[in-house]
This record gives sequence, structure tokens and C-alpha cells, in this order.
Amino acid sequence: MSAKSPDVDFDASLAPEESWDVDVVVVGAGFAGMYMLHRLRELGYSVQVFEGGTDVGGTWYWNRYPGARCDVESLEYCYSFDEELQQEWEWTERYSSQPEILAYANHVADRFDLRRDIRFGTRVDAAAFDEKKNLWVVRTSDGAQTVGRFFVMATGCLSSAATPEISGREKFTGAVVHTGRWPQEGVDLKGKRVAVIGTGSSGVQAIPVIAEQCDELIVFQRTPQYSIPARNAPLTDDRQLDVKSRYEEFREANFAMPQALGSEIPNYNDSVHDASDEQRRKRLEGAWDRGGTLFLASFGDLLLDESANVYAQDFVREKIAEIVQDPKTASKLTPEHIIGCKRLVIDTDYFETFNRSNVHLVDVGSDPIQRITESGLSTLSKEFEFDVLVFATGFDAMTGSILRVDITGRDGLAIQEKWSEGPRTYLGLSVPGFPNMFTVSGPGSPSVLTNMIISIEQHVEWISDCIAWLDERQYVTIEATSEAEENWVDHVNTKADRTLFPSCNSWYLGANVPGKTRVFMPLLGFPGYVRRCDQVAENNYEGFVIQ
Ligand code: N01
Repeated sequence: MSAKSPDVDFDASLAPEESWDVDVVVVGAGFAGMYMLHRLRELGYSVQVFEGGTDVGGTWYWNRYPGARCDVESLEYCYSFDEELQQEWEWTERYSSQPEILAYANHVADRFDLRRDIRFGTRVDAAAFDEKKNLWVVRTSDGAQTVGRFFVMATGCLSSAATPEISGREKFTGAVVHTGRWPQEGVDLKGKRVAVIGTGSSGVQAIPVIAEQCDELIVFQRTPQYSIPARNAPLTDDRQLDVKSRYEEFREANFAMPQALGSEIPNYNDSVHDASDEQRRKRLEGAWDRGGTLFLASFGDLLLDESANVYAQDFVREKIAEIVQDPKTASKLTPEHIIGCKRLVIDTDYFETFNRSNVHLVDVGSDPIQRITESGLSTLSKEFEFDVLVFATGFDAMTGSILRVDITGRDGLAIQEKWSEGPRTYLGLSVPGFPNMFTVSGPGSPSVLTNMIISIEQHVEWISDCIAWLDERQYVTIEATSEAEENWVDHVNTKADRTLFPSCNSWYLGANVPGKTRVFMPLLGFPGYVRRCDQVAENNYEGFVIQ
């Protein structure tokens, strides 16, 4: 196996003999780290959480760009573990805005007194497993070292912002921001010429709001995007009271859904091929009018069969042509790829924004960006000038925030080496060679294909129950076997290969990061996954070596 990562300049033998600072070291104080801390504390464990930001919230702390909003409905995108918490918090809109979600995260931190065990403004740089003492030694950006029996990466799936290497970036004299690292103090766009590179979910949400704030907006689009109206609206008291009167039942129904959400939105299993033109149109129009990501649940085979998918593609293409007034702009905005294989985007007035006179669309798919200049950027054929450059270019998803920590397991094995051919886990929770380390919503788990908060809760509860189970029996280590990992990776791939998901360049596959191995990282299907995790625990953690 590989040698230790060259960046690790400390070694785990620095761990004091048979003593540790805390039971569990947790990395990240987003929704995963916060609940991990709370649950472990309830079980009587000592925990130290490290967080690079200055406060809680994780992805919602960093993604403060104009228009940032959740694409899961607010009554679902919140913790379910505490009945009083879910009753007392009042959501104001169908889909919550970033400020409201961040306020909720702060409320949770206050309510459960979480901050006293979180060291903010502190990144974990490295972590190494001491095989003799069975302890994790964790080194942080403040130069300190913390020793724990267990090590949990609660670092989020979309936390490592990706900025493309474009030559000349350092020459640009205006402001440069990334949507995933938006400054806390905001960016004054009034009277400015703004450029946005990227039209994924972040770009699609930001563009309409930026267009209203700035003088002139240039959108540099490499791949056109399918987007469905969100139909965001104020949340009525009636709806909120209704759900709160039966929250448990509402949650149970959502847990049973493939994505752990949307139980009250029609999900159909029939084939689009069996519907008449009129039926098809009616169903898709209904989903378009209702809004939201479950547009693709209008028929059972839209994500399984390319010839079925075409109906949904054509439907959205027609909508774009209806909304966008200038036919040339409409044509540039019209996607050709399979709908849904890149994550489906939901928007508020995205296509409508291109009817504004201060918004210009540049197709950098056909006329690629060459370099950034002092005053803007140049494509192959043209120069553009602007004052603010916004990168809405996404994330090194699912693995980026794990791989940027120098994690060293048994025999000096570095996680970067272990995952050099793509991430490999057992259950998305555990990696052979890295005993007593867990990943919350790691690659190989349903994570980004579900309501993340619900997936996080399931992982946190599984991990904390596992730690308690080990301690009750006085076991010291747990480690996934290579055989279990092999079977699990096959299982994840087999499920993905039955669908259209692997058929285009998406961040699900790591295709957005140059040089990243192309592997479909999340697992499809929440209920089956939960059953499997429960079964593993019931069978005394089968697939793991326990000592
Ligand atoms: O990132 P993305 P995102 N030159 O990777 C383009 C979640 N999220 O931050 O498609 C020019 O989707 C790239 O072009 P292409 C959600 O899960 C949720 O928008 O690679 N363009 C693409 O257009 C989402 O899926 C919400 O050709 C370049 C864009 O940048 C995930 O986060 C809101 C380029 C990146 O799109 C990521 O979304 C926001 C280059 N060199 C985010 N490099 C909610 O609604 C990249 N691009 C909850």
C-alpha cells in the first residue's frame, strides 16, 4: 500500500499512552456535525467539533449568494429528531431562503447549547490513526492536536468550492467571488457590470436576483440547463398547521419515498409510452405548474429509458421557446442532453431573466473562454469587460472535502491513495483501512439524491448507535472489510447503471473536476438503503471486523 501522504508532518505515535482528549472528533458544524454532536452528547460521550467557518450552518453558512434557496420544501428540510423543535420553528415560504435556513441552524445551536463543543475558525488539516493505541490523532489549523477514539467526517457533500483554472485570473482588477464562498458582508452590485460563469443550480438561482441588482449582467454558459419553476410562495398557516398536526405521519410517509421526500406530490410508476399525447401533456403540464424537482416523477421511466426521457426534454424545450422572446437567445438556452442526468434545477424567473435588456448570454460551449484579462475576459472570438466576476462553477462534490484533509489509516495508507481510482466505501459510512472513522452522507450513500437532512439523521443515528454498541461490549475498533466494500461498490454501480444518471457529464460522476475519476458517487433509493443499514447492525455489524 502507499506511503503516508507527504503533507502529514506529524505522526500518530504522538498520542499519549492510552488516553484521549475526547471520545469522538467531528469535522464540520453543518447539519451533520451539529446533530452528530447532539446525539453523541445525549449518549454520554465527549465530543470536539472543528469548523472552518466562524459559526454553524455548513453549506448554508458559505452559500450566501443572492437568491440562494433550498430545493426541498421547508417543512421537510428540517430536523425530525425532536418533536418540540419541529413544532416550534415557523417556516415562512414553501422553499426556504438561505438566511432563513441559517437562522434555523443558529436556533438549533442555541437550543441544544452546541457551540461550547465546537471550535470555530479551525480547519482539520490532518488526521492519523495510531494502530498501537487505536486512537485518532487530529491536527488542526491552529497548530493544536486532539486525540479521539473515533473520527467522524461530517464535511458535507457540496462544501469544497471548485474554481476552474483559467489563465490570467490574478490579473483581473475587479472583484472575484464564488457562489459557494460568498462574502458575509455581501457584494455591492449596484451600478456594476457583473459576469457570471456557470449555469448550474447556483447560477440559475443567482442570475435573476443579480440581474435586478446590477447595471449589466453577462452570463457565460457552457452547457444549457433544464430548469423547472420552483413556484415558491409564502407558506400558509393552514398548510403549516396541518403538517404540524401530523408531523410524525408526514415524516414516515416521506421516509418511504425513494428520495426521502415529496410523499404528497404525485409519483407515478407508469410508462410515458403507455400514455396518449393528451395524457402525457396533461401530466407534464401539471408537474410544471406545481413546480419542484419531482417533475421527473411524472412517469416511472423518465430516468430509466432514453426514449421516454425525450418526452420530458421536448416539453421543457418548448417551454423555453415560449418564455424567451429572442429566438437566438432561446436557442442558446436550449439543452440537448438527457434531462435529469445532471441534477435537475428549479428556478424563479430564470428563463424570463433573459428577456431583460440588461442581461446578455454568451455561449462559451461554442466560443470557449480563453483567458481572464485586467478588465474582463476573452473568449475565442470576443473581449468582454465587467467589474465583478462571479464563479458559479460548483463543487468538488462528495469527495472534495474529505480528500483535502490528510487522513492516514492503517499502514500509513492515505485516503488520497485509497481513493485514487474513485471513492470506495462500505455503506457510504466506512472505509477499509480506516478503523473507527465514519463519513456522514459519504460517497456510496443516498445523500445528494435525497432530502439531505433526513439522510444525515439516519447516518448520525446509525454511527452513534454503532459506537454505543461497541462500547457496551468493550470492543475497541470497527473496520469495514475489503469484501464488503467490493460488494457495496458493485451494488451502487449496478443501481446507477439501470438508470440514465451516468449518461452525461455531471458532478454526481465527478465529471466537473478535471482529472477526477469518473464514478457515480451517490446510491439510488433511500428506503432500501435504510433497511440494509439496519440489517447490518442487527447482524452484529456484518461486513465489519470488530475487535
Ligand atoms: O454547480 P454545478 P452548482 N467554464 O456543478 C459551469 C446544489 N445546489 O453550484 O455544465 C464555463 O451544478 C458548468 O458548466 P458545465 C445542487 O445539488 C443546490 O450550480 O460543466 N463554465 C455548470 O454550468 C447542485 O446540483 C441548490 O458545462 C464552467 C456550472 O459551472 C449542486 O449544488 C442551489 C466551467 C456548475 O454547475 C451544484 O450546483 C445551489 C468553465 N471552466 C446548489 N466550469 C438548491 O437549490 C464549470 N462551469 C438547494
